[in-house]
Amino acid sequence: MSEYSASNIQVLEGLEAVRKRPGMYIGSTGIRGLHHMVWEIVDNSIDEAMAGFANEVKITITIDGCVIVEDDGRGIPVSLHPKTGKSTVETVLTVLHAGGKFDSDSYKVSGGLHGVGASVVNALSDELEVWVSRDGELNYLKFNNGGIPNGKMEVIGPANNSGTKIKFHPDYSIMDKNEFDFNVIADRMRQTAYLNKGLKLIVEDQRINSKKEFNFEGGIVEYVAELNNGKNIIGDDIIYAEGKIPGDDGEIIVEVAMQYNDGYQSNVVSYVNNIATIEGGTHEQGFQDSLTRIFNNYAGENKMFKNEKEKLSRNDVQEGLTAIISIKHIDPIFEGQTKGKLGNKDTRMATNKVISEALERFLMENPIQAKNIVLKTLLAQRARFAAQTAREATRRKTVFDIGSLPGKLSDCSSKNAEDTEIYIVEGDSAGGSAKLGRDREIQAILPLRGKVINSEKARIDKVFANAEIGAMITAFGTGVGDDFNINKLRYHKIVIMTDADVDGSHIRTLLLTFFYRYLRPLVEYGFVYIAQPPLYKITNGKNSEYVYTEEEKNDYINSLEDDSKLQIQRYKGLGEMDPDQLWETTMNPEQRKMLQVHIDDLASADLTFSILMGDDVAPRREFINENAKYAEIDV
Ligand code: 28F
Repeated sequence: MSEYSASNIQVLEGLEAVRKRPGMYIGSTGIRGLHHMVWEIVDNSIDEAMAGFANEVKITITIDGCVIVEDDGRGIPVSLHPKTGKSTVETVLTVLHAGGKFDSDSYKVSGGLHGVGASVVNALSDELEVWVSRDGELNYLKFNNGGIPNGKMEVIGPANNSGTKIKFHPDYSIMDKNEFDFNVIADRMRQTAYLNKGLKLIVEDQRINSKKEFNFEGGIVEYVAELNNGKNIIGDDIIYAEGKIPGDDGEIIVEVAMQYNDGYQSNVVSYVNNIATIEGGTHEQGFQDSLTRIFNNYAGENKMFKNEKEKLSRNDVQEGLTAIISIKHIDPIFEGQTKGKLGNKDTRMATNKVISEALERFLMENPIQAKNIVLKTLLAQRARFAAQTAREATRRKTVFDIGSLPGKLSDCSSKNAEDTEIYIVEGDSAGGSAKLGRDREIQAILPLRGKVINSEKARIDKVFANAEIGAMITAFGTGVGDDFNINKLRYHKIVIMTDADVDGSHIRTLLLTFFYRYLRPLVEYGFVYIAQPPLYKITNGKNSEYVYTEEEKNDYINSLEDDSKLQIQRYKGLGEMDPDQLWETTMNPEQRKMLQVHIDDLASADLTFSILMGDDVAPRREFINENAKYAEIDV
């Protein structure tokens, strides 16, 4: 054991803090936290690419469950660090937040608020190796047991190019035993490739011998084309704007790509330094300011308004709009509930200017497309007025006016939203079992009789006029759209409890789409859950067991010595279960398993929802299995 100097001890204490409270650094020790470890390392490579020194990043999942990330950047400096007398590599990998913003003229994904740095990954790995190719030499260092260096960094051979490679194995004495998910990593790398045109990202999974490469010369223009894939677009071209505007801390780089489709949803996704800002912020505001002003001017000049006083609203000009706003900012300020909102004041005008100039030019040069686009926004305006009336119908007079609650709601007696739950149940038979089996103090039941409308495809006034939708909005109490107020929510758990068959998953998808489209804060606050009823009841002689997945069923059967008296009952619908079985297996807070629904990334969530709403069933089933697998389990 080499002599530990003061800085060593301080380093170890830092990494020890991470091992004690990993959730503070990577969010959770669940599967999302596991993937955060990958993002932390990858973000350093992306920073190197954004600085203009790396063109290719490769991620490999190895058979023994390690992840390797390598880039062809300059290679982390190996010279001894002035402050600690250690190699910069060792500092970046052992000192918390060491890889952060050193120079104030680079756009960093890592190291800032969103990046906790590679040292956190080291702390949560039982083994981590780093190779740095630089100045013709290949340098190597290995760490074990949460970041303890195994000797000093040393040259192990020549190097004919430059770059950094890091291989790590999570410490499963701290992380929950989950496996890396190839699709999750590939989806994220696809998005990153769109945001960094010309950057090549390769993801390889050696466990299943699968490999994907992403490299989009068209950048976010190709991203918009992908998001609009399969939709009827309005006009032919994707409108693209880019510009550099002086900001408070240096130049702000603005890039926007946008295109309308004939749908009713708006899918505007914004990023700052490649970080998704799911709560929007000043860049989105500037974008909306510009669109609203320019389309109102255009409609006015071309006498397209029925009634001059009725201007197009922000929402009108975003109906059917797919847009990616990607800005680079030296010193981004993140605000909001999940730090997903950009606060920099200088960015609103910067974004507005860049888009206004490009949009005005586009409308001038493409009169046919201009007319069709503005006509669409006028149609949206008309639907908005129609929806206003439909919405009145769903707005409850007062919270205490029980009479206005939908007839089929069996409410719970507690009025304390933090403690109460509402089960959205498919059909009356399941509704009946749920009503009888539930805890009436805290559990309300809302059976859905008819089909929930497909809110991806239907126009807003049709959505609110749908009886099932109206019943939910009324029962939740929050209002909807402009009236939405999260503080009026009457239950802090909204549990989707549908059958475990294809119909059930379709209804669940329709509900998730509706929540995502019209009641998004419910998902962002983590109020939406998916109940997990058992798939089978296995009886072997006198004892019986409920199992929730095929895997559990097989494991249980294999574990039996004597399976002579084995009986297996498959639960097709919740209605087949008698009330106390449903309570025991699915509703009792003490022993149920529920999936909490997260929105990890709106763009891919949006793309996913359009896959789910598409006609082809295969991607839908894959998504449900995918989502069910890696959503956090809430016991
Ligand atoms: C597999 C993960 O971590 N790549 C990285 C670099 C390059 C530099 C750097 C990183 C500046 C002084 C803090 C090289 N030459 N891939 C990676 N590539 N960090 S991380 O510098 C570290 C910061 O210490 C780099 C000149 N300037 C910067």
